[in-house]
Amino acid sequence: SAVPLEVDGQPVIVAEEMNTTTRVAHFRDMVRAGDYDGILALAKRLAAEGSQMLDLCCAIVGEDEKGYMNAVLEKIATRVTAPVLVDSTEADVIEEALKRIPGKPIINSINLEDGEKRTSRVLPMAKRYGAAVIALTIDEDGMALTADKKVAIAKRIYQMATERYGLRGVDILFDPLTLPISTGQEDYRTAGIETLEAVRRIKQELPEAKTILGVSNISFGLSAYSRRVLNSVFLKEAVDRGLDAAIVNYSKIYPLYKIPDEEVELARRLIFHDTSNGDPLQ
Ligand code: THG
Repeated sequence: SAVPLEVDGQPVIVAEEMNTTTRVAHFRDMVRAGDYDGILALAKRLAAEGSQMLDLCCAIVGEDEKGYMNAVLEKIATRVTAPVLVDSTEADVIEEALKRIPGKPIINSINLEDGEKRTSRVLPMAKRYGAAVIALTIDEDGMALTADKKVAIAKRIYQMATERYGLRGVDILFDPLTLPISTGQEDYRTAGIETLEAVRRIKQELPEAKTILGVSNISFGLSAYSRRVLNSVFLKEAVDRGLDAAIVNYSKIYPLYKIPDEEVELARRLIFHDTSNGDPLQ
């Protein structure tokens, strides 16, 4: 019988480290310095350590994002086998990047924040270059906070992308947005539950489409160890609901058996906003 190409219950791991916009300066410093050997070494290390894909974001306010993105891709695209996610909000940056990726590119991302202006530029490119597209559940009203709204936006984008632009359902990855549950912001207390429910419903109601989440945002604002625990438990809960891919720092994800039971329990109470034994944030 055939060897399975995808192992059930194993999400595709997308490395988050090649991102100029985060607090960690390492990648940003290499991009600014034009240290392409260092960047290639990083990409190879991430792939060797278990990331199957690489999220690449080269945006730095006031600097030449397109030049940086092009240069990084010209160095790595033919030297690492891991597919690259082109993480940019700029259609021009995305188009130049697609030209430089010999395999199947993945566009990260589109949304409906400005109505259909962005999608009308980016979806034809996706079709032309055979790219897959990540769609965030954001519309004219902003980031969807409830599962119902996330699913509704996903359906609107799915219909548009497949019917109007001729994309295949399997080339659309929905990202129902991970929001920080740890900041104490009232609106976000149930954000984990809504996101997990959206993953489950998108997989059920749009069965061709795939799902992806940036995981680390769930734990924004917490201490380093708590972040690892919460990220790991949240990823497990998402995968249990059918999550196909996760953007993470894989070296900082624990298998659950390595986390003490009471810490897993506390993380679950946070994620599911279980206040029966008092507020888990207190
Ligand atoms: N969805 C999609 N794309 C995304 C995101 C998403 N791209 C960007 C982001 N979110 C995912 N990437 C990161 C990269 C780094 C961090 C979080 C998300 C991060 N960095 C820490 C910091 O800046 O403080 C440090 C991490 C560390 O300790 O190593 O948290 O949601 N489609």
